[in-house]
Amino acid sequence: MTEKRAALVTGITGQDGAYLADLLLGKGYEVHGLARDVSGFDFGRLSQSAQREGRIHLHGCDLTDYAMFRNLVAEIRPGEIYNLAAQSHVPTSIAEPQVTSEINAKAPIRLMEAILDLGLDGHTRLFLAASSEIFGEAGGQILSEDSVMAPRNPYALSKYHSYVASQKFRKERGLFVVNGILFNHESPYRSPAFVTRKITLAVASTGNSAEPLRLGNLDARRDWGHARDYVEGMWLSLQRDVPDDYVFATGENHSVREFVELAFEATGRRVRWEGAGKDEIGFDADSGVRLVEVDPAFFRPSDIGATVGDSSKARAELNWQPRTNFAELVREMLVSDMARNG
Ligand code: NAP
Ligand code: F7E
Repeated sequence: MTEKRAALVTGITGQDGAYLADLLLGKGYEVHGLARDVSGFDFGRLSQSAQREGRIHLHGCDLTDYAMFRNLVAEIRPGEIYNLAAQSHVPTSIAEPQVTSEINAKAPIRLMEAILDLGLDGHTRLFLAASSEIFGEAGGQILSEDSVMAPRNPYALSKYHSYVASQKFRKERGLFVVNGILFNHESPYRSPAFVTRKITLAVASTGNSAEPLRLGNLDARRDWGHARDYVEGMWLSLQRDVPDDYVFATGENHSVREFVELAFEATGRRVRWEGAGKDEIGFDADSGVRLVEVDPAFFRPSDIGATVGDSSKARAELNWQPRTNFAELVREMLVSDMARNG
């Protein structure tokens, strides 16, 4: 019998952690998952065949506890590590830049050092979850691996830090490390701290008399894909003979306003907008009930206006492509939240 390949996924309790664990189990990996509190891991997020107890080896470990983390890597000797753990919320990074830097920048660097110190560099391949935030404001320009990077908030800076460091580890120390430059990707498992899930949770739970949904910048445009598709890209990127960096994106973007409209449409309501800026209001076109209000508390000091990515390198070299379009994504998230409400 061939020995199972071991994979270690940090951030297993997060959105991508669930999809990736499912994918790896389906491919026959021995899956080890790490997070601060693994008791929060929801097996219900996995496909039925993967839900059997004991199929994932869970390890409670804070990434800032370097000694414990290093010991785990030494013990598991994973062939693949997917470093998904992060403080991933942009506004929180502005309030807590130091914590963000510890987890998003320093921990991946320590992880790369650990792989080398333990002599695992010929054995372990590492995937790092970089972000389209590293490009900063590009004025709607289509972004590829070669685009100018100008991070403009602590989250973006922390991801840029680990991205640049990893290129040194790869070029100068021979480490097999890949950056996935991930554009926004969403799913029913997205945390409600992010705008898409905030919208679908609210739309799924509001009747006509409920409080309006309060949002910030309705004109912000994002290249939104589905997390299920992006974790496939992560896996594909570690199967190549030579490590490299890849943009994962759909190639189209949509506004927060469009997301709201589609979500309400899926429940049979049409939004009529009136006013502008912080005074803009979204009404139910039939009943006149207020559905959406703008709340400046959700505006960001240096928000990025629009992102759109060019994933042609991943498409050509990894044979990767996003399978879920924008309308399907909105619908899947909304239907899932409506089902949760019974
Ligand atoms: P997520 O849902 O926020 O999950 C983050 C994970 O990191 C959670 O499991 C969290 O554990 C864990 N974590 C946070 N701090 C930790 C610490 N100190 N020690 C150990 N674990 C810790 O993120 P995601 O959406 O799945 O994204 C996965 C990765 O892709 C992240 O690195 C993110 O920055 C990056 N990324 C995501 C997107 C996107 O659109 N989703 C786009 C670009 C890049 P708890 O459950 O304890 O909080
Ligand atoms: O904001 C606007 C907000 O918080 C999207 C993370 O996964 O993707 C994600 O970061 C847009 C922004 O995601 C609200 O101003 C309006 O323009 O959903 P978000 P994000 O900041 O793009 C990148 C690639 C990552 O790497 C990150 O980890 O929506 N917006 N109104 C709002 N945003 C929020 N959260 N809440 C609102 O009420």
